[in-house]
Amino acid sequence: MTSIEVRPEVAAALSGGAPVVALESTIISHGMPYPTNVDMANEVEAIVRSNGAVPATIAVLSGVCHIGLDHEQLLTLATSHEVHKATTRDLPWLIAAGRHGATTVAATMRLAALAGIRVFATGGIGGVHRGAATTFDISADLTELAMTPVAVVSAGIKSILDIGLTLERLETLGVPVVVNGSDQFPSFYSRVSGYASPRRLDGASEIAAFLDATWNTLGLTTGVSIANPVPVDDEIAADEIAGVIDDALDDLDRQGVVGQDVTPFLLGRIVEMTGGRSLQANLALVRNNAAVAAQIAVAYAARVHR
Ligand code: PSU
Ligand code: MN
Repeated sequence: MTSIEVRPEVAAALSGGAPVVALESTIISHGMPYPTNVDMANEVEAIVRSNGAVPATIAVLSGVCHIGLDHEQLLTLATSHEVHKATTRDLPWLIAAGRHGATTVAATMRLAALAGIRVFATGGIGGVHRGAATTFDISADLTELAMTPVAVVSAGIKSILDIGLTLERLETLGVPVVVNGSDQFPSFYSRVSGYASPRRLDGASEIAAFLDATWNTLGLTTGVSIANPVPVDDEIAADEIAGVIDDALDDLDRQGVVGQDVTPFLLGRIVEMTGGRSLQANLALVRNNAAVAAQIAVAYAARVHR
């Protein structure tokens, strides 16, 4: 039995050097409520297609790692209570035990790289949690970014995390960080975070040149973090969302939530507390990231498969 299954359409695109964009599944199973999650997953795939690339949503179903899913498989991820949140270290257990797993940024990067996919779109990446000096809670997304050559397009990171420490950690790990079209590092719902962008580039063709330099000219083996600010019209001001995030963090402490439940708990509380407003911003930024990632995949394929 093979434990990795690449959808025929994705395999054909990869072998022909055509652009492919990986998409994660933790955002579907543990990041958004049903039915918004499945609608988002289908819509994001359509956006990747309309920008000229083939989408490959990644997840583990009954112990098989799938690179590319059909509608029914997406629905299983969106509705089943048997879907485990999975970072890279959880993949061998899912395979051995024959379970379902929704892949985080880290696990999605690893499976994308195994399949030969270089560009990946998501909402927000994990990072250094506030209070990490005592909890040691630092997302394995950063570990994976340090060792797997995939470009991750996100809207930055939510201020549920310590943005300054996350940027420091990425620097130490040698992970290139680029902001698309802004001098400010974005904070997911907001176009600013109070931190400057480590490096700025403008648009897909400059970013494709950057990826080519990273992996092909220099032979670096790291991932790349591409922060793509939420569109102006969909932004929630940083000071407006700050109180909600503080309240969600208080609830986290009170309920004693730890480990891999922390991020899903906080995401869920923020949606509840904003009465869905944060979900609208989340959807808008994911759509925007999918479009930009597809444009980058197209530009990168054109550079390296000439
Ligand atoms: N941040 C978000 N939305 C998300 C996640 C993070 O704004 O859906 C998900 C991603 O799948 C990310 C994971 O890889 O949470 C990080 O979890 P942890 O902090 O447990 O590493
Ligand atoms: Mn964690």
